[in-house]
Amino acid sequence: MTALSVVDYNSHPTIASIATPPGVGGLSVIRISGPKAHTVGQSISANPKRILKPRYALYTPIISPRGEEIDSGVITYFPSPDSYTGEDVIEVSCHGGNIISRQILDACFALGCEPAGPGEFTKRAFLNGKMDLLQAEAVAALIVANSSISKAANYRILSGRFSTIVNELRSILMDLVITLEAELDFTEDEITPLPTSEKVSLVSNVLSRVDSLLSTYSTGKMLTGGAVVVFVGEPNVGKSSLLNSILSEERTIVSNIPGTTRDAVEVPFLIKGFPVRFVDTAGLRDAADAVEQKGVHFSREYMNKADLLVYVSEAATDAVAPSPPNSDYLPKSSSLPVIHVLNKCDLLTNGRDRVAVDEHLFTSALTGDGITLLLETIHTRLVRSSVISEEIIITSGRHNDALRRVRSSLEITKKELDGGASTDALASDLRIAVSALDELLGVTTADDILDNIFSKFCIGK
Ligand SMILES: Nc1nc2c(ncn2[C@@H]2O[C@H](COP(=O)(O)OP(=O)(O)OP(=O)(O)O)[C@@H](O)[C@H]2O)c(=O)[nH]1
Ligand SMILES: [Mg+2]
Repeated sequence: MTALSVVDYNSHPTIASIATPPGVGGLSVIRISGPKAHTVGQSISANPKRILKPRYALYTPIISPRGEEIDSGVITYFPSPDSYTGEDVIEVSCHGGNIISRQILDACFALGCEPAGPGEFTKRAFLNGKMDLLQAEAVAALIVANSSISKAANYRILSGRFSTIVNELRSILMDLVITLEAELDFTEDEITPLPTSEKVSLVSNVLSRVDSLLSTYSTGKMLTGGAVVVFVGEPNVGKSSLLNSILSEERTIVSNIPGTTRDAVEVPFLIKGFPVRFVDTAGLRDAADAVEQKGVHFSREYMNKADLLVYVSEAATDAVAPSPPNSDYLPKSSSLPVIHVLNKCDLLTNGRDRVAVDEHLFTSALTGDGITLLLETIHTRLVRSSVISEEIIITSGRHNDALRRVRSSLEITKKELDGGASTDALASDLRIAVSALDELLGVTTADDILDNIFSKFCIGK
């Protein structure tokens, strides 16, 4: 287990890596952290005085240990503890591209730095108490955010607002544990016990705040990877055409031959800033040929991992009246939300036909009719609007698991209070809730969990 405490960073190797993504760009940044950072920064600077003032941008030629000039750039020194990692940190901004930054990094290695592992700068920041685990995880989520909603949700966590809530809940529960333990140690003559009704009200209050956090997860978990929205239906109903119409491009092959789509085609998209992954699938039927069978198998697999199904049928086969939708291929008992779409509504002869089938959206991939409404309906079915305006949205399975554990021990505690359980039992169940909150913050977290969290970061962060 790792307890959050100031780590003796002098015993750590000094790490270096390129913090900017590879490729051609205006600037690259090399980051160095650890006890040798200052010396390395001085050694690669050809500035005659080589004095690195704290947080001062020194424009200087940058040299290799053999004295060859690599580039000219800016070196900034952030002395411990006022740096990202809490250690001495040097940042070198140089011209972009792959070669210059690599040569500077090689110079750092030649001067005794070691390559930084994924997330190692942030891990050191966490271990040195610069941020808690919730904030450290938010750094990784912020970098990979591909929607403004996801970015905003993770930025709020990084700025410490989730941690503040968790700390508040922890302190309410811890105060109650201390009260209960005092009641165990002293007689009623020595202290006045807290009335049971007040204990119940404290626990209920925390429980309802935990519940409201947990209620955001169904939406929040879709923010990271995008909600999986799968277009399914029988062959030739216009699934691929609908997707192309939404994207305004010919992304998937369309033809009048049933069984055109074989592979599932996945396309990222934003609806009102909310990330989705649209999946076009092979038409569902008892296919004769082996390749199509495989495609139908993929369609079913995608149906199992979907957050929402768009079940497409044809509005008209005879160009006169809408066909009743055929949902034979839908899973019979599933809580998965489904939007039923009747496509090819341009083939219907008059508007009256459209009201003939309830609860279905009419679309025409050909004319674009109904596409905006379809997107709005997808958004409404996926996103509870109240969640998006919540202060904190739970986006991580780890946070969800820990909060569920808090909830279950508080529910037990409440029942115990109602049933007059011993003070001992109450205190011990509350302690379980407190330790789940500690895990969230990373106050006590098993090393393998930490390794797992930071291994998902990119190098240089
Ligand atoms: N009139 C009309 N024709 C459409 C519409 N949507 C698709 N089609 C036509 O219907 C045929 C089948 O379209 P696709 O998009 O390939 O159908 P699909 O459901 O993807 O079919 P499979 O890939 O075989 O499962 C093509 O000839 C399209 O041009 C529509 O809204 N109106
Ligand atoms: Mg298709």
